[in-house]
Amino acid sequence: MGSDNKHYENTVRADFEALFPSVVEEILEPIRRKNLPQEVIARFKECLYYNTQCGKLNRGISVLDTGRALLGRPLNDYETRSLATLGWLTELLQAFFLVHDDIMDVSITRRGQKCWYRQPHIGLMAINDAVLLESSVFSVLKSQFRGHPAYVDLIETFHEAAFNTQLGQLCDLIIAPEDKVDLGRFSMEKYAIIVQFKTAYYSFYLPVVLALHWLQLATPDNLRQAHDILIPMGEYFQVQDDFLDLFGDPSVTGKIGTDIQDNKCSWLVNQAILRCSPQQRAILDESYGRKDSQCEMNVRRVFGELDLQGAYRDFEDKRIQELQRLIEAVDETDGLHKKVFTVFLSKICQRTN
Ligand code: GPP
Ligand code: MG
Ligand code: MG
Ligand code: MG
Repeated sequence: MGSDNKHYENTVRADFEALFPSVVEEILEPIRRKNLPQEVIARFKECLYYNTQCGKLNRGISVLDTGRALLGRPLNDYETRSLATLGWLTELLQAFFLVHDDIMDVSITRRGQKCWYRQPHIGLMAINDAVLLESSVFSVLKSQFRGHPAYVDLIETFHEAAFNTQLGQLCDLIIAPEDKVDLGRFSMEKYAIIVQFKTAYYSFYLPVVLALHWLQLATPDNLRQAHDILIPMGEYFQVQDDFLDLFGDPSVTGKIGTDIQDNKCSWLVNQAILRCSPQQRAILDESYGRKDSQCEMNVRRVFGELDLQGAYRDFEDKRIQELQRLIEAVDETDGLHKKVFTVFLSKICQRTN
């Protein structure tokens, strides 16, 4: 069974990756028809590849996994192509967010390479490149899905995901102004709101909703059920991201952490605030959110003293059990299938990248 699963996973990944060149052609073809200079097309193609490759592709592949789980049988070629295209549009939307996020977070590397904006020939042109990645989503939706009965639902789903993510990014940024460090502004309640909006919605809910709409199986009730499992699952994913920002291995995560110096309202600092002594709090107040490596070391030392790694392991065990209970309670009579969620959860459980 285990090796069957592995074989299935490898096949789906291969099918998914194989489709990308045709998605790129689908994006570039209308641009060629506008008679734009060759160098513009070459540059945009470079941007499309640079910002979509070498990632885990979890979000994109989840559209295919969801389709298969909902139908309860292997997908035919047409279904594979259509759902994989929606998966690639999810990856393009993510690429749009990541290019912007890396500028705002002053990040250095992403997926094992320099952030797009960090390249000398790109710089702040990356802002426009990111917006072009977003526009590509709607261009392909139009060329590939205009005749589909759920076309409007698909467009609205992408728009709503982008809107929620941008609101989440706004929460992430305003709660942690880099010029005014104040740990008194942080709380686990605010943390939950930030991560639900900035991460959970587009990373977990979006891929499942796209498959439900494309298969014309979405109902208000199954969308609500999916939401109520996928949002806490996405919250777990962002807690992992925050943990790996500090405790992960950059050669595995592909990115160098910046959360302490960026004054981020991360899971780690919130847990530290809940556990620290007045002396440790004084060190955090003095050192968190400063662009200074000695200050960062001070924060790391306090986090170590508070055994945040142990707290994280406890959180993980508890959240996985909660999610398993929620999945067990799914009502499958309304077009949903528990496997949609178990497959997604198995991919992120105890991840290191
Ligand atoms: C993850 O935050 C959230 C995003 C990447 C969404 C960004 C949204 C925008 C509208 C720009 P993060 O900064 O912790 O992610 P990472 O660790 O990957 O940089
Ligand atoms: Mg970031
Ligand atoms: Mg960020
Ligand atoms: Mg992060």
